[in-house]
Amino acid sequence: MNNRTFAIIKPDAVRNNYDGKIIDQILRSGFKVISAKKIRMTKQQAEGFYAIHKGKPFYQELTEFMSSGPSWVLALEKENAVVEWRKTIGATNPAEADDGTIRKLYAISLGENAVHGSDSDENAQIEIAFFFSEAELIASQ
Ligand code: IDP
Ligand code: MG
Repeated sequence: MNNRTFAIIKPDAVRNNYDGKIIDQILRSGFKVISAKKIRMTKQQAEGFYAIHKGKPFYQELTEFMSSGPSWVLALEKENAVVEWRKTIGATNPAEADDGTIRKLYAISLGENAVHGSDSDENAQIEIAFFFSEAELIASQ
């Protein structure tokens, strides 16, 4: 399973019409899209997805933001996908993200930071299953 990760193109990036550019960067960076869909996350879904951050000062703001408009959820495939995708998106705070990373290029702020990436293989599996059924996960070859 360590060739899969989970990504979200967050509402700020969709609102600013960066989703096409971000999908292009995903593909140019060598990821295959196993499955993708545009959704409008409910507040309840956002709370469930980010349950690990429950109790933190930014939890309310984060779950409101994530349910504030359309986003894309994507299951991605590449060798060492979790680490490779975290490298492609850059640091959580765009002010600290390396040049050329998605967050450096397209994020607005620490909270509205354009994209999500799983932080471990275990969480990638959980997060993919949170949004996709088995039938939606198409083998890319
Ligand atoms: P990550 O997305 O880089 O894995 P996490 O620490 O897991 O970063 O935080 C999840 C998300 O919560 C971040 O991507 C960002 O949108 C938001 N967030 C994290 N820390 C803060 C904060 O201090 N203020 C506001 N939002 C935050
Ligand atoms: Mg995280």
